[in-house]
Amino acid sequence: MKRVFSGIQPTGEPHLGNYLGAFRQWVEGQDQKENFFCIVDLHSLTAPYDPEGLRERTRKLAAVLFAVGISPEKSTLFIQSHVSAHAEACWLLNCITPIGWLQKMTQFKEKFTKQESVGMGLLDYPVLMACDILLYDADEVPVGDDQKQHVELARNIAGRFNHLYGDFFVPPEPVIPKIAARVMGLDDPATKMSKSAASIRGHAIGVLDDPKEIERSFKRAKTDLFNEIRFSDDQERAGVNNLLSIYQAITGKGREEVEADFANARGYGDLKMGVAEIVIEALRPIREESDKYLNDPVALDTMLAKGAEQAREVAMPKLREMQEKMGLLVGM
Ligand code: AQP
Repeated sequence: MKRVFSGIQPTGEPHLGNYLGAFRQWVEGQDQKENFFCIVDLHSLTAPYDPEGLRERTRKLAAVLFAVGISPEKSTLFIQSHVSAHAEACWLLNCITPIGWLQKMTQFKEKFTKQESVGMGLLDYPVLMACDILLYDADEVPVGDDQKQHVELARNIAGRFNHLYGDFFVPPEPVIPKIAARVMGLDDPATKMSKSAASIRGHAIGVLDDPKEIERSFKRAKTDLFNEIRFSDDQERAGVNNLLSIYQAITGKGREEVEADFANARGYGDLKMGVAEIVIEALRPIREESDKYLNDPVALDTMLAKGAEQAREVAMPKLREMQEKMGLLVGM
């Protein structure tokens, strides 16, 4: 059975991009594969944050993931910092990863210019991500388009380790959804919908937003002056393309069928309301189910503790083997 690893940072409110680009794939693959899903709280320390808010966001994200359909019977869902092997392995892989590989990462270059003060963690982010994946011998990593480069780097780091110390790590493959691999911001269809920008009015649709908020955000969505509802790669029509892609990802319809659904629309107002409607219906059960977990934090923490225990059973022996291969005196 193939093994899957994927993660998400508790950096803000989970949004429609996370749902379509990641969560849905995670849930759909649960029966065919062995799954490890991780709330990567250590990664989230690489951007400015407030400690109390982080704890709250971590629990909320766990509640959303269980509500979306991650089943503790089928998958292991855990919090990264609860499994110390991740941070320990990161030091080991840091020592074999050329710094030039990290400086080339697009996400590092983008975030580097936006942050006032940049910590080492931001540069090191993909090495920690490589550890997340490699400790579990994951064959597949379902991610949105933006994380593809990091998974490819994890492959390269695995290859370098195997070359230096003998065959040991499984080179992982990124698995990118065919539709909605990159949901764009509603306010600016040139940038991807992102948690850290989610506080910007009208940028993102939060998975837990109520129907009125969802409607308001779609009403404000940026479109164009062409007044033509069709898919297009033209950058000037990116807003309408984004709305249609969201509709397509949720309904599972083909492009022609989607365009036909809006053939009688009177304008972009109808398109926006049509998309809002199906998004509201898709997210409604998640919002209702999340409340159940959020209202019982003890039960939620117990589920997460069980997940961490299962993850440790896999990650700790792998770390020990890694240490041995690298010549450390293990088990004293
Ligand atoms: N806009 C998006 N469209 C499709 N997929 C997306 N993902 C993120 N944004 C989109 C996918 O969601 C998973 C979890 O993402 P992450 O928390 O690891 O970090 P990220 O990719 O950096 O996501 P954000 O929301 O933009 O967070 P911030 O603002 O904190 O950086 C990943 O599989 C990702 O591909």
